[in-house]
Amino acid sequence: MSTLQAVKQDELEVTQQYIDEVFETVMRRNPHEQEFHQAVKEIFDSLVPFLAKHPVYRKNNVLERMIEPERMLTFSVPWMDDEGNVKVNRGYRVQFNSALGPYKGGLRFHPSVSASIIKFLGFEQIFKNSLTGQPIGGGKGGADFDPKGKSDAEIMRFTQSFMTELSKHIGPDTDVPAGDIGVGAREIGYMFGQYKKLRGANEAGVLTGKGLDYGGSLARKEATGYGAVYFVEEMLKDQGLTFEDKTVVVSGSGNVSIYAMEKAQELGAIVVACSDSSGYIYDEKGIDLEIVKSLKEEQSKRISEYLNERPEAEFYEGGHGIWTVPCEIALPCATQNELDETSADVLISNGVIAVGEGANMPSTLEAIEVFLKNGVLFGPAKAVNAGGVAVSALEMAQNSGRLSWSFEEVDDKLKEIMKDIYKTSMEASEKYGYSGNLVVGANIAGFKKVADAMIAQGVI
Ligand code: NDP
Ligand code: 2IT
Repeated sequence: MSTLQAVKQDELEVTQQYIDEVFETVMRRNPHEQEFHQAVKEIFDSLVPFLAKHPVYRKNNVLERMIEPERMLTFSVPWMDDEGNVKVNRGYRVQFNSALGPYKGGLRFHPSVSASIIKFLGFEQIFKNSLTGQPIGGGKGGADFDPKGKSDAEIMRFTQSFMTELSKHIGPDTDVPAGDIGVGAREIGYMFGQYKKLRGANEAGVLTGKGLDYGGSLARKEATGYGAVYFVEEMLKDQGLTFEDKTVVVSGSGNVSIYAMEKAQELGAIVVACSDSSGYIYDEKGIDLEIVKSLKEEQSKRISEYLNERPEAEFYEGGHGIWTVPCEIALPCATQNELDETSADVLISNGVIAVGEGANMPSTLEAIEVFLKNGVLFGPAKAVNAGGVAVSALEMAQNSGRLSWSFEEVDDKLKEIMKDIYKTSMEASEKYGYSGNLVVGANIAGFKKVADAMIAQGVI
């Protein structure tokens, strides 16, 4: 073995040992937080070749600093339902890393929300936000509140109570929340109203995803779904392929899913299935998106009701079933761990070419491994779904400059950002010996910028 190889081998071993030790710390300090462990593990596994080549990061103990949130807030959210019963939920905000800019990330209202869910999302957000090239740090928040079946008045009282506490910790230059599962334009509107009233000032840049009449950006609603499709378009282009005439399956039927379907259809794909938490619909001729939009954006109805308008379509109950529908492109756009190893095997045996993660961490670690081993084009969440937060940063820029860009202007910038994330991730994968592995590439590219900024700002 040459001296160079020996040194390299040495570095790899020392680096692996360092990573294992920091991962032990994560497990010890955050017991029972399975989702957080999973998100950390995915990133750590990718960083071995990079950290081995650049000992400066180990010397500065960047990993151990990064896995500890700068601040983790939990708070009670008391509210009253329409019958006069007093309820209380738990609210969270993790302000994970501010090396690149103000904390930035969405709020999730869902009964499954826990410290582990918020921390996994906040941790992912650090690297995703870095990939966008925009000056934003990583944060996330939410509550274990279930918006399903609540009246509009109940939603308003809950979100106002949530913001009464959150307002003490956020601001256009400190921490800028937005939407996520269960939080859309309506909730952002109520929260913005409450923040404004408490502050006595109209600080437009404190929240993104606002309505267009009071500081929102055109194309923010569409950004995550469109951005995901732009990213997958780049993956396909490198293989001489396009969306034209491809059969596509998109899980979920919320904000990300709807606009991923819209853009895929615009590019000539046939989207045959989508879902919600109760099951999935299959429409061989292609999903009629106007029906889905009306059911989900206007009426908060179940996806099964699609069949009332399209009786020739089919509805199947259950969570994972959607991945049994044969397709060439799969876009998981619902929630974490919705696509496991078994589903990955089925997708492959049905001939899937590309998978793009619109949701955050939708594939289990085992599923990702199956896709990579079988040569499926795989776009990881923190790269694929970064278009939403990227346009949030463009909304912040417009708010600071008191500007309103046109839909086309924002959409063009989004396209460029998604192309750039693809290129940067591909280049990083090639440079560190994992050519074409976008999981490794996106993790290294996202990590490098944050780590360099942390080192430049000293031990603080
Ligand atoms: P929405 O609330 O608009 O939609 C969520 C969709 O996923 C619904 O169809 C919902 O079904 C389904 N879903 C939610 N939880 C579950 C579950 N436990 N099991 C099965 N289905 C579920 O959220 P978004 O579209 O905004 O978010 C979807 C994903 O995309 C999330 O992972 C989010 O973190 C991620 N994301 C969102 C961004 C954004 O800008 N909004 C940006 C980047 C990522 P049901 O209505 O039945 O609950
Ligand atoms: O996961 C995400 O990137 C989001 N939910 C969007 C965050 C944002 O600040 O727009």
